[in-house]
Amino acid sequence: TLHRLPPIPDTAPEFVRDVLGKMISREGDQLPVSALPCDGTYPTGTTKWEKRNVTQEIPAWDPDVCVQCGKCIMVCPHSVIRGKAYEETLLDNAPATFKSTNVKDKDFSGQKFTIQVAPEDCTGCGVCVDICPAKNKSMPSRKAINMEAQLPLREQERENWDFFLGLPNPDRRSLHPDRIRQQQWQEPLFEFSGACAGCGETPYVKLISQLFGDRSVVANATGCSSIYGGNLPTTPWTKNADGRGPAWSNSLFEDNAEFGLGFRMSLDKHSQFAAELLQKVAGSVGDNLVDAILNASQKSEADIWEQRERVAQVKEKLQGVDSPEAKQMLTLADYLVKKSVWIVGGDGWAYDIGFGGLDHVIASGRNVNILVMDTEVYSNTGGQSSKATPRAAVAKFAAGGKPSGKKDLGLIAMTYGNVYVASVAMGARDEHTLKAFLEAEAYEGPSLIIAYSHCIAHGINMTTAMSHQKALVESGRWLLYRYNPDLVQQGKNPLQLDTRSPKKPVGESMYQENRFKMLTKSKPADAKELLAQAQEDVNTRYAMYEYLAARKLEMPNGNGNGNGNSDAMKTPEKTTNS
Ligand SMILES: Cc1ncc(C[n+]2csc(CCOP(=O)(O)OP(=O)(O)O)c2C)c(N)n1
Ligand code: SF4
Ligand code: SF4
Ligand code: SF4
Repeated sequence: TLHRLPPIPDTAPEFVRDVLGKMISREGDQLPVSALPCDGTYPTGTTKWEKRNVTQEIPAWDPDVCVQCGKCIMVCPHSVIRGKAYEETLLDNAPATFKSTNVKDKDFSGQKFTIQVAPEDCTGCGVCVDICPAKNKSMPSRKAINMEAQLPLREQERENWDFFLGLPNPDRRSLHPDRIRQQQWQEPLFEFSGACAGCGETPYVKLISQLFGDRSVVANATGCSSIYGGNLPTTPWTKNADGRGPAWSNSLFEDNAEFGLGFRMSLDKHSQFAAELLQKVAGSVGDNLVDAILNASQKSEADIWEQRERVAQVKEKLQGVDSPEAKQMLTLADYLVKKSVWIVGGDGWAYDIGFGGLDHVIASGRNVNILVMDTEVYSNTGGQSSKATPRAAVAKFAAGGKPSGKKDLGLIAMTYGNVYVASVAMGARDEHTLKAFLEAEAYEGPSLIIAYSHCIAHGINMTTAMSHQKALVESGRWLLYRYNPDLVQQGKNPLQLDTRSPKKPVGESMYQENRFKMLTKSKPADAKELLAQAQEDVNTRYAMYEYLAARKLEMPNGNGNGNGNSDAMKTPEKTTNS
């Protein structure tokens, strides 16, 4: 006999069990309004209780074949597959089937390593297996992770997952965030969202949550990311063991950039006021501590950790101090730790409906990070054409193939000269993506990352979609580059073109996607014409970027101010491939 699993385990917190559990069982309309939070906030970290068990197959790890590269963890759209390094003694009470091996990374030698899957949260998309580079030499069809039937593994892997979660996360200060294999041991603070299996957007959202999640504030445009990020009944944004996690909100489709700018301005005002108050309470806190806090660099994880320690000391010293300044300081002290503002959304928001606001925000010069997850259509509403849709693609409102080319949002942003701009595709080059996210966040000014995101709307095999991004980049359909205004001060060209000249004709990768292929059936003559134009688009664009990236600065001694206007640059005698 089959029996229905309870929607939420008994061990879940009361609110999750009694309120969210009712919604999951489709009894939400019986809930009184008083059961819901009355202040507009909502508990986070609740997807982990909603064991969906939607897949028949999950990945199983082979520790002997694994090279511990971390790529499977990075691409998993659902934060289901994770890795940790830990002390061997912690294995004493491990379940019998829990797998581990020696860490390969020399920085952690002597420790043990495990890749673990959350069996009941996996969607079975297979993206992790597809991207895994390690082949089993004795069985070439097998890799270091392989899809296996879920049901026979469910019980044991549930126990293993719980044990894995109980192992301590590696100290963030000990990790090199610029090396994927270590960076991917950072705990994701965005997990088990309801995005489509294999979604191309969510790995980027997860990356933000790993790198900066414990101090980030996220403004989310309406679109897929606001739905998988904040729909009822459960919330994928979560917090770490210290209770720190991203603060997240969605305002509207059309005002998201301004919404996020408001976060920045409010945070800056609060931290400025906190700094003023700190000086007023210096008598109770001590001049040395005040100086250390106000002059802290807060660039690395260690810096942030130290600042948190100092702020904790301030709070301790002010306990019981009976002055209005001390009391106010206690409510504002946390603003002295640097916050990371992220403004995220899709191309429909960034290129079209929210573009005016986005332009306003990057022109403001304020320190915000903008992530555009470019699926090249309005995905959430069923695949309408946007200005990011490439020529020749079939989409809603472009049934005969889009007749015009894709808008170059990155190039527009670069014209300001003081905006950090990156174009990335995780599946094509993951370390480039990681570098861009780190640089964007470190840049003291507006940053814009345009991230290629595959989507079910493309009519592709979602399992191989990350690998397909390589073909996209090799054909020049998507460029990888970084424009870093800070390089001007070093006398360097701010634009670094990180892709080589296109090696393959665009048709080769385009026709692996039904959004292009279908036009060859419905309108073959138009498809042929648009294909030729699409190839021309790519050739022209690459030549222009190559030219821009090869230009030499006129001020090689570092007199640049970050505003790379055209007068500061001169044409190279000859352009070269970068
Ligand atoms: C002003 C306004 N117009 C239309 C909508 C309906 N709408 C909600 S999400 C969405 C599509 C979002 O597309 P995109 O920004 O590309 O994000 P994606 O879903 O692809 O992640 C649309 C049209 C809306 N919410 N507000
Ligand atoms: S199959 Fe998909 S959801 Fe499951 S662990 Fe792999 S990438 Fe994640
Ligand atoms: S991608 Fe493969 S080799 Fe790399 S960590 Fe994952 S299982 Fe190991
Ligand atoms: S429609 Fe596309 S972008 Fe939206 S969740 Fe699905 S795969 Fe991701």
